[in-house]
Amino acid sequence: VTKTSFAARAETATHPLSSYLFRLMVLKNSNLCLSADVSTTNQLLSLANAVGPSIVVLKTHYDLISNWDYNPQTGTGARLARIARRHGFLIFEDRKFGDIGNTVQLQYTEGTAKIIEWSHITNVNMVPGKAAVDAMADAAVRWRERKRYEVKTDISVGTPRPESIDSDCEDETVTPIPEYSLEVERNCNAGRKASIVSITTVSQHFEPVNSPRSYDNFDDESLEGIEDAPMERGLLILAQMSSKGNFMNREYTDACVESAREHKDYVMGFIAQESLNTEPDDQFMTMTPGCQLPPEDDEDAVVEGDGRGQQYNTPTKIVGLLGNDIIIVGRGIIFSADPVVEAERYRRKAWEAYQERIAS
Ligand code: UP6
Repeated sequence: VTKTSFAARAETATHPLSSYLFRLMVLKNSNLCLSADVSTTNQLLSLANAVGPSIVVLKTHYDLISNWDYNPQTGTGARLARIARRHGFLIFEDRKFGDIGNTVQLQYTEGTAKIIEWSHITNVNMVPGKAAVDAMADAAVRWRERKRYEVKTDISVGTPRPESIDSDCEDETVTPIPEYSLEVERNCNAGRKASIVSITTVSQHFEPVNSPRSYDNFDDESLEGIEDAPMERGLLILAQMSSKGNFMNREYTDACVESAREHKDYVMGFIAQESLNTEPDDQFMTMTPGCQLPPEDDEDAVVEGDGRGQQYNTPTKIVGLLGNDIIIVGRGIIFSADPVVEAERYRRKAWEAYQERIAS
């Protein structure tokens, strides 16, 4: 169990998106991922908007949404990406890709949802073998190159560059989707280098968020120096599962770690139940589903599972004892009377567990 702080890990992380995520975690005092398992676009977007201040990652199952809009510019993915940018969190499509390399690559980049376009992070079930990871890594490199090209042409040819955008903003982090350019402009005018300033500044331009801004020590000053998410894509390898009787044995998990080490510039870490960093060079993060708290008025109660194979642990055990970095919570938050308040409770518990871990 590592006692290294997230701030220190942000400095040493090899993956730009991991480094960014660690910085977000420090900034928001949060190691909470919401699993937004809802069934309509409206529910998804309003939940994302409401809980946005408490989380650093929002996990989706786009195929649970009955009216997902596939339009790349104005559809659900693009709208979610805007909310993510506004509140400062990353999107993680929990697609659990699992097929031969060629198919996985096409499912990732083409087809209906074009996941790579709107989701910073996705994951892969490595049962079909390492080739799936190789193929996705390859797709991510090509996507990134294409994006750089699109960004360039968007600024110089596509949309005329408004006078007010200063040179600080003319970099690869500008999002090429035309719908975004207004927001980019606003970020640039409002905050220059601090474009996660979008957390405060930009959010004021949109509908009010119902939740109080309750990150500990939150103030505008602490946002200085944080930029938009890098134009990179990241992968989590499904190395262990939370469900009862799953078949992910040690041999499988070890192969996942091996594959991650082969793709350090693409694999951010694992979905797992324990930290899998065993060698000094390992910089992977672990995100852990199967997390629920007992009700607030009965803190000694034990929530074991959902009766359908899911097994739960508390944030304290997941982060403090098992050394995982981010808790993933779905129904524990979504099905509560007030998801905004409940998300804060999970955020606080998981953050306290992290603080105790690094202090112990
Ligand atoms: N998930 C797990 N366990 C895993 C991997 N993924 O539960 O090992 C996903 C589920 C669901 C979420 O697909 O979206 O995490 C957990 O939801 P819950 O908190 O409502 O149980």
